[in-house]
Amino acid sequence: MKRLSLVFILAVVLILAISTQAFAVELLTNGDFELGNGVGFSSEYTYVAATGHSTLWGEGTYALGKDPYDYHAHWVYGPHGDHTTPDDPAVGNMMIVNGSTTPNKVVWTAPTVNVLPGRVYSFSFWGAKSIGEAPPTLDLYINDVKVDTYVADGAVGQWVQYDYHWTAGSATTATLKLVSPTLAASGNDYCLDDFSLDEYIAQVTVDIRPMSDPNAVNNNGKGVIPVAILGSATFDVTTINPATVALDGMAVRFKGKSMTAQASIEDYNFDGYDDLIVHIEDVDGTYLPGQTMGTVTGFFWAGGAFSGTDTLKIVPTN
Ligand SMILES: [Ca+2]
Ligand SMILES: [Ca+2]
Ligand SMILES: [Ca+2]
Ligand SMILES: [Ca+2]
Repeated sequence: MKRLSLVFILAVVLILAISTQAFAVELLTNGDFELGNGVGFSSEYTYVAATGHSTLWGEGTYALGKDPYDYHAHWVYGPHGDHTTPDDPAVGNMMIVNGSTTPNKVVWTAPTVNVLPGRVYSFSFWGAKSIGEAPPTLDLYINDVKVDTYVADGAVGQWVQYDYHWTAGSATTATLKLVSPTLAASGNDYCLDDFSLDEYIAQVTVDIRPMSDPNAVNNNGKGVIPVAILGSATFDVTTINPATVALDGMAVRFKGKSMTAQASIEDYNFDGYDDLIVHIEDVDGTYLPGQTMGTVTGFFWAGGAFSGTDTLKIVPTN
């Protein structure tokens, strides 16, 4: 019975550890608008295909193009183009918008994506206003809940990045929408580009074999490999769930009847900040001879993943 539960816990930890390896997968399609209109996004605004200095004169319209001035004579954008490839005149679309005067119209939305419960996701895009009047604001809704507001507070034509971290909680899908509460007709004109949604992996500082360098690992399936995750003035290591820490898929050693993770909180490097030391169960054959980098992964108690790397020196065992 005890053995079964150990196997079960290890299996869960291994699955969690392996699944953190596949991070930074882009969940949106056509975030840079290079594939044209209606691919990977939709809008309740009216799409305008034709260029001309008055084609985006009407409020609540948008185009995909390289320069706002091509669509509206009052929009001075400067010498550069979209955010993705600003210096290449041959390519480069952005979403060029004349803000709507009608409330609650969706400027941009993407097809619903699948997410993993408890994980943290990073949603970002770049925005620039096309004229100084009535700087636009955009409310971000995720699953019909307003979670944040973007304000285009740069200079005219200056790209400003927006980045929001969202914790999925129990959600298994996410539907993102941008809705502008700015209803001015004069002004409220802007460009959007390079939308992105991917899992947010917090980067942590790790020390494989604390206080030892090189970090020799003989990876023969015997014993444990100690790993430290370093705390700092801005990072409290007690936010980490020690049972979820893994080194390239190798799990923490569990001990005792309660099957607690073999881990301790101590300031091992005497810098005044507590560190988390975990003992990783060595699994034979995890590393190839000559491998020089190890990756530590895990999860926070509050949800969300982290990752950190350190050098390795694989010691031959025969
Ligand atoms: Ca673009
Ligand atoms: Ca306008
Ligand atoms: Ca070390
Ligand atoms: Ca420390």
